[in-house]
Amino acid sequence: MDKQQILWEISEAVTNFDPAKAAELCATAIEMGVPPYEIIVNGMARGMDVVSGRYESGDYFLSELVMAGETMKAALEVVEPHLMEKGAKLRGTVVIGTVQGDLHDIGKHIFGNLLRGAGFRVVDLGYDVSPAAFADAVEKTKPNILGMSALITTTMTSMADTVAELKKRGLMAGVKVIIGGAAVDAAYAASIGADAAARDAVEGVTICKEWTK
Ligand code: B12
Repeated sequence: MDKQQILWEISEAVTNFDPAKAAELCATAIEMGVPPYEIIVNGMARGMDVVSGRYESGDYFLSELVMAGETMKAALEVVEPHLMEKGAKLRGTVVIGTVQGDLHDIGKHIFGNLLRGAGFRVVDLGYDVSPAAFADAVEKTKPNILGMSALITTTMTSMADTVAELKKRGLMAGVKVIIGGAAVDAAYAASIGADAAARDAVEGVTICKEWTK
């Protein structure tokens, strides 16, 4: 089996909601030397997009989104231990979380693990994190960077509220803010006063490295 074939099969295992098969194929891909991040983005995440399209067209319902999420998590467990970069130096602290009202945490989880792999200390606040909780964590841990994730268009506004809360408490000067997740883009980041938006977790880590050079 070649690389393209196994990535396609991993995506199929996600679309077929088969966690055991997805995990087994991921282990094989790792053995074959396929880079872990490619397994996530060109394998699993492609499968998630297929499921998403079927959900949008009304062929799938919430239960299918749940099953796809569970399958992706099982596959991630196999791949994540391999995300560590060789010889990474300690770069600083990043507080991360998914915004209030939003339960989507798979992408944020990947971002966090890539950050750890690159040598950052990560404080993960989980999901459904209120602006006050983000600001409390920034006050307490004094991170170099705050990373927020939002996947739903109705929850992304909570990012603006969080930036406003940081400004109100005088915390914006000491921290860079990066946002990510399917709902957001660079224009939105600029409009709310965040420092950057990332298309994906790898770009996000590259930006964080740049900020902590
Ligand atoms: C799995 C899933 C779920 C699971 C989530 C499980 C979990 N624990 O996360 C469950 C079933 C809970 C769910 C629920 C719902 N979902 Co949903 N879900 C999805 C789905 C299919 C995949 C999301 C995912 O994990 N993708 C894979 C990861 C790896 O990708 P990612 O999150 O984009 O993250 C990458 C980057 O964006 C980046 N990244 C992410 N965060 C951050 C943060 C920073 C700082 C950085 C730098 C980078 C970064 O890194 C990742 C890797 O590169 C998406 C469709 C899609 N294609 O996105 C819909 C989707 C997001 N869901 C949607 C909806 C509507 C819902 C519900 C409202 C459904 C309902 N009727 O109840 C609920 C909302 C619940 C809530 N309050 O949050 C819609 C949102 C539509 C919109 N325009 O707002 C989508 C787009 C589906 C659709 N096409 O309609 N969902």
